[in-house]
Formats: sequence, structure tokens, C-alpha cells
Amino acid sequence: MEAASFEKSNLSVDRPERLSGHEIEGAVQDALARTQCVDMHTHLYPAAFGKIGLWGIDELLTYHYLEAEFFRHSSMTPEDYWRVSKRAQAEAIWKTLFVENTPLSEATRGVIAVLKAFGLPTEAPDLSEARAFFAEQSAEAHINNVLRMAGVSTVVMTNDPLDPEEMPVWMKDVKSDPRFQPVLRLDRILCEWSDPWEQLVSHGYDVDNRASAVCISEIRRFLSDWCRRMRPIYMAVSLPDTFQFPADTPQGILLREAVLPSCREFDLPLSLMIGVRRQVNPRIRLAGDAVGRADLQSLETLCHQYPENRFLVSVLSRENQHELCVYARKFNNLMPFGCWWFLNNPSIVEEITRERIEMLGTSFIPQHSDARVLEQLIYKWQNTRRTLAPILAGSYRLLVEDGRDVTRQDIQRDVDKLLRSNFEKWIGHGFSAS
Ligand code: FIX
Ligand code: ZN
Repeated sequence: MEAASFEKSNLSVDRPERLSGHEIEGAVQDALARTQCVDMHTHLYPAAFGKIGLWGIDELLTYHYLEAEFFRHSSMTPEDYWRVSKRAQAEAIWKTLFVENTPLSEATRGVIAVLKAFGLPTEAPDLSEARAFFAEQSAEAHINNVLRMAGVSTVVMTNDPLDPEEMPVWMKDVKSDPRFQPVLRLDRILCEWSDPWEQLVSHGYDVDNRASAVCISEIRRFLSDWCRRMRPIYMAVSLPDTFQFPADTPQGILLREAVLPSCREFDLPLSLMIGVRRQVNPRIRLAGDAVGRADLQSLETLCHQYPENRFLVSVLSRENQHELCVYARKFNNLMPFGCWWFLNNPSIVEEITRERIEMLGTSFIPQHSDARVLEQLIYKWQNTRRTLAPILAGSYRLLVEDGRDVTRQDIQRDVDKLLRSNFEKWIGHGFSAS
């Protein structure tokens, strides 16, 4: 499916014709092409955030998905790799994964798709032409271009209020860009409490490492301050495969006594991304995280005991997908989303999405990009549209076979739900699709 053409197609959607089997695929592709996505989880930033917003060829090639593959092929040690410049790292990765090997993996094919989208060579021996092209781009204009090419109207960020690079940007009251929506990310507070509590003390919050009663009310104050400063559309945390709730730990107490109540106070969903095993190989840094199967009974308890809270949930382990679907059938305060990280491969996205349609109809959010580099939006959403089209068309054909006709309106309504309005409804407000 061509990435660029999101202009209004000449196929009118107001004629409720009943589609024949072979027209369905075309109508699905058209609806997917014309619908601007809301990308509900990324690590992207608008131009006003400066250098923490990653884009360009060196960032594309030093993406941790590619670093993981590079260390499999290269004799270069991680220690040697971290000693050289980002430019040299990018050159080494291009040479190893794109020149000396065929870029067949999902992540390497992604870089090829981006180069093609900008009309850049995909088989060059070096990066000089690509580097010259990206050097000519201005951040603002490039962002406009990439969002248009990717068919994405709104990007949801991941904002860590305790990140030493990001916090000062918020304290400076940064100019907001409505296409980039903030999220209050709480991993440092909920997963690494032994570290940041002193940082909060230095910011004037009377907290301690025991999560005492005083500490809890101070965390509530911290969350309120940041909700007023950042205006997040949800709060979020990634959790290990060992996550247990309830638990008499700082994590369990802060989640129960501070985060869940604050989410209710500010009417914000809580996003739980469950199943990551952080840093199983710290030598390769961001590429060193892995996956583990989680016990999802904690999720059952959360949804059951806190019906007033809305949960956005993504699980990293393939083995947890079915349980998540079943829990979503039990609790309407649970919205499954995305094929996260190691699951974001067409063969697995297909499996997960088919199962979700069979068990949940259109009441889920099929994908988020998790883009860390701006141009990744182009290939990640191209892949998602390409993978979704035959799955949706197959479901509609089964519906026709079972005795109910399908119209373009049906398809457009469902695609709109899957790519944007399910999420908009869950957070309680819409975004412009212009
Ligand atoms: O926790 C997360 O938000 C993960 O998506 C990241 O930590 C991870 O590094 C990533 O980029 C996955 O795609
Ligand atoms: Zn992420």
C-alpha cells in the first residue's frame, strides 16, 4: 500500500451499496488509507523539545531493535560500539545489516521503506546521500511531512517527569503542539522507587523509601502538580513479568494509594504495559531488555476492585495474549491495545489481531507504533495497514457468507474505531484529523 496518497479517493462512501466479496478488500484498503491514525504510544517529541526528539538517518540506524541484530552479526563488542560516535555506529550498522547482509528482518525492512518513501537509494554502499538529505530538513517542516506521509494525525508521547533531560523542558513551560499529546510515565516511581525518592525530596516533596502515609500524600501532590503542568491524556507504567497486585511493597502501596486515586481525581486512564524483563543483558543497553510471561491475575484484581478506573493494557508475552482477550470480555474498564515491541512483527500481529476480532469484535486498539525515531511512523503504520487489510477483509467476507451484507460505511466506521475513535472515547476526547 503506497505510503503517500491519503487524499480523498474518488470512491464515494455515501452510497450504501452492498459490497461483493472481491470489492471488500478494496473498500478496506481505501478506508485504512483514508483514516488518519491516533498513535496512542510513542517515544516521539515535537520540535519544541529539541534534541530529545530523535529523527534522521543516524537515529534510524542506531535504533535499539537494529543494535540487537547488529550485535548478532558483528564481531564488534558492545563496549567498543559505545566508544564510537553515533555517526560511526550508524555506518557500522548500515555496512553489517544492509550491505554485508540482506535486510530481511522487520526492523531492517523498515529502514528500507523509509528510504524509499523519501526517494533515497536503498542499496547504497554508504550513507552520504541519505545524510545529505536529512541534513537539509528543518525539524518543524519534516514533522509535518512525516505525519502526512504516515497518515497519522496525532502522536501520543511518553513523558517522564523525572527524566533529567525532559524535566527542564516542562519546567520552562514548553509551547505545546496539539499533534503531540502528553502522557505521565511513572516507571521511576512505581518500578525503581529506591532510586528517585531522594530526587523528589530535592524537589520539595516530603517522601521516603517506605511509602509511608506522608509519602503517599506527597506523591499525590506530585502527581497533581504534574497533571496541572503537563495535562496528560493518561498515566502509564511498564511492569515486569513478575508484577503482582495487591502487594505490600512500595510499588503495590503507591499504585493502590496514590496512582489509582489520582487517575480517578483527574479522570485519566492508567496504561499498564506488562511483561518486560529489563536489562537481561545490560551490555547492549536499550537493546538488552527481554520478555517474560506474566501472571495476569493481578490485572483481574485491578479491574475488579477498581471499576471506577479505566485501564489501557498491553502485554509483551505472546503467551499472555489470549488471557488478555478473555479479561477484556469480563471487564469493560479494560481496553487491550497494541502488539507491543517483540510482538510487532506481521506474523504475530496477524495472530493477535485475528483473535481479538473473533473475541472482541472492534472493541480494542489494534496497534501503536512505539516509534522512537520520527520517520519510523512511516513504515510502522504502513506495515500495520498492510497487515490489517486482509484480516479485516477476511472477517467481512465471513460475515457476508454468514448472511449479512457489508457496506463502505460499515467498513469506514469500524476502521475509524480501530485506528482512532476507540482510543479517543477511552480517554474522553477527540483529536482533529486534519
Ligand atoms: O516501555 C516502553 O515504553 C517500551 O516500549 C520501551 O521501553 C522499549 O525500549 C521500546 O522502544 C519498545 O518498542
Ligand atoms: Zn514504548
